[in-house]
Amino acid sequence: MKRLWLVVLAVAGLPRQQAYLKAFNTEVDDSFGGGTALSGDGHTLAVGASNEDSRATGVNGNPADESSEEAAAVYIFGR
Ligand SMILES: [Ca+2]
Ligand SMILES: [Ca+2]
Repeated sequence: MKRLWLVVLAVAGLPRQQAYLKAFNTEVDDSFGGGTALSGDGHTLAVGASNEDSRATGVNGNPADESSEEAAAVYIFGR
C-alpha cells in the first residue's frame, strides 16, 4: 500500500495542513514513510523508503529503475 504524508502544524492552537507529500515512484511495499527526520528549522523533511527498488545512487537518480530489490531510498522535501 502506498503511504501518503500529511504535514500538520499547530497554528494558533489549531492544527492546519501544511503539505501533502507523496513519493513519485512508490510501489507496493516500498515502505515510504518508514522513517522520517525533520530539520531544526522545520523546512526540510527527509522520508525514508526502506524497500524502494531503484539502483540509483546520489541525488536525482533514475526514479524508474526497479533493478535492485529493496535497495532503499531517501526523499528530501523542502518548503
Ligand atoms: Ca519504487
Ligand atoms: Ca519495493
